[in-house]
Amino acid sequence: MRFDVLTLFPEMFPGYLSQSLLNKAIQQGFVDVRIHDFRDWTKDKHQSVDDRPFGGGPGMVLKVEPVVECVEAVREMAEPAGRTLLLTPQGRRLDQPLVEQLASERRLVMMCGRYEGFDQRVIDILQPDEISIGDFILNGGEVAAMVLIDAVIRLLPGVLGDEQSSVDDSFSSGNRILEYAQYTRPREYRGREVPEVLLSGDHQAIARWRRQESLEKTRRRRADLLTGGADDQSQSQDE
Ligand code: JDH
Repeated sequence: MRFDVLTLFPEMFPGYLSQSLLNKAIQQGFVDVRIHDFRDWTKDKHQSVDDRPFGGGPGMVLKVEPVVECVEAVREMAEPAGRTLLLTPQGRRLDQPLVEQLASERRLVMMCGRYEGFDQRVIDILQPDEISIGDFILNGGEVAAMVLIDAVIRLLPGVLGDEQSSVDDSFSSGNRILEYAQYTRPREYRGREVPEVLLSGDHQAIARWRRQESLEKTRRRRADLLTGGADDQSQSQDE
């Protein structure tokens, strides 16, 4: 799968991309991530990518020409042109079903804004799918793009070390329940002991305990998952 990321801050990506799992997938050719700088598509002497908003108001807006020309050029760089995504607080909320849908694409072109966002004509002309990673305000789209890439690539065959772990994730479509508590050695630390049942060797009892743990935790923290509410967290009481 190929990702093209368009940004004013290309230097934010190499650290993330060199992380072992992703780097391995890139080396093996499962994933290809290309970073592009909007500024390379400016034509004026000062390479300006932003300007003051018409009508007044705070902050700066990303200019239409360099952004449209950058996206059009990047779309032409490979086949297929793929889906164009724009990370924005006003977008459709990212969730696991949407991640699964995006993971089935061959190519994603991702636009990262800064400041107060893009000139509206960018959106009217390019018609990107607008996506938000959550109801909070970031300083720009770059971290959101990394979140999206991170969520998508772990679903790609061959990318995750253990094929199973992404399948039975608590948020994959069929299975919306939180994880049970896990323990490893030592058996006791600062007076806290590992639950006896996990040391019993009784696999049926262990499975029962884990199922119970998961249900209890889900009911306490995310009752909305059990009642089937899409993303309503209003019922959660503690933690
Ligand atoms: C892209 C710029 C910062 C956005 C307008 C909003 C007053 C001001 N889940 C997500 N959260 N944030 C982003 C995201 C943020 C971005 C950009 C993505 C580009 N910014 C920015 C909007 C405003 N402002 C708050 N109101 C109270 C108006 C700054 C994101 C994603 N994906």
